[in-house]
Amino acid sequence: MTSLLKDKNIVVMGVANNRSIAWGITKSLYNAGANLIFTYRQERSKQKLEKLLEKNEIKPKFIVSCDVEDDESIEQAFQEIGENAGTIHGLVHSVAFANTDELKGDYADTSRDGYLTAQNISAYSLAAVTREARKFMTEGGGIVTQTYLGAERVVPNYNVMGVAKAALEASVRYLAEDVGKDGIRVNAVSAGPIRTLSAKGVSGFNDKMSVVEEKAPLRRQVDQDQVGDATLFLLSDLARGVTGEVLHVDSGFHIVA
Ligand code: NDP
Ligand code: N5H
Repeated sequence: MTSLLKDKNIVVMGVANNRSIAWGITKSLYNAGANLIFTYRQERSKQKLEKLLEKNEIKPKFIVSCDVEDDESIEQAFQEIGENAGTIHGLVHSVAFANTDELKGDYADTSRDGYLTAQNISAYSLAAVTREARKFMTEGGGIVTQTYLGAERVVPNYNVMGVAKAALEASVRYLAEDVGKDGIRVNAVSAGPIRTLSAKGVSGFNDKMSVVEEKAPLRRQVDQDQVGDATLFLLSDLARGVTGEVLHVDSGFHIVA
């Protein structure tokens, strides 16, 4: 337990189940004293989240539905969060989506619709939620999103999501400039492969996991708790001089040729 985020109101988007990266983040933030507000898309995710919170004796401040494909849903969610919490001090964006059939084969075969869906949910959404959250971040604070190495390098099968993550990382920099004047920092964590609901069933995932164990300087896989602690750091005052940054939490995999 620390008090790095004592009395801070933090919004967490993207818990689908106990394997979600956002759940690892939830545990780190809770142990640092944060008051937590959650958003979900599917009713099934809400039910899983409620059970997890109960089991772990975490009392949420507020849980609200938010589909990041829909501007009205985002506006309404943050309006309710603002009314309920008053001030927001932090936001965790841990959502992404691409159609499974576009996460294999040639990137050149990506459909226009598939491209727009991936960009819409996985990249544009960060700008949209930053715009709404900022209205209530009157004391400054931090925003952290989740990205992957496929934004920087060609990783087979990541395809349309790699291009969306490249847009997401560029958005982190542009948004950092926008909201820096309000004392708000925007950063990303670039995690190594972690077995989650999203990762399940996509081709090539297992190979990516094992190559980290083989080649990364730390010779071990990354887990949700490591990403949780790095996200906690970025949201906390310890990172008060850090913005527009992409922090790799990947056992050092990205430095190896
Ligand atoms: P999860 O499947 O646990 O989480 C994905 C989340 O995205 C779900 O909670 C889902 O909500 C949410 N989501 C999808 N579409 C929407 C939408 N339109 N509106 C609101 N929420 C939506 O997977 P992860 O924890 O793995 O993914 C979290 C983030 O981490 C993603 O950005 C992913 O790209 C990134 N990442 C993951 C890595 C990994 O190896 N797992 C590695 C590096 C980065 P719902 O189920 O309710 O629809
Ligand atoms: C190189 C790889 C492996 C291949 C690519 C995987 C890309 C995954 C990202 C997206 C988010 C996965 C996705 O959208 C899956 C959906 O089509 C189907 N799943 C769902 O709808 C479930 C039910 C819901 C909960 O999922 C979502 N997203 O809503 C990359 C891997 C080594 C690392 C990785 C897995 C990165 C990443 O960004 O997640």
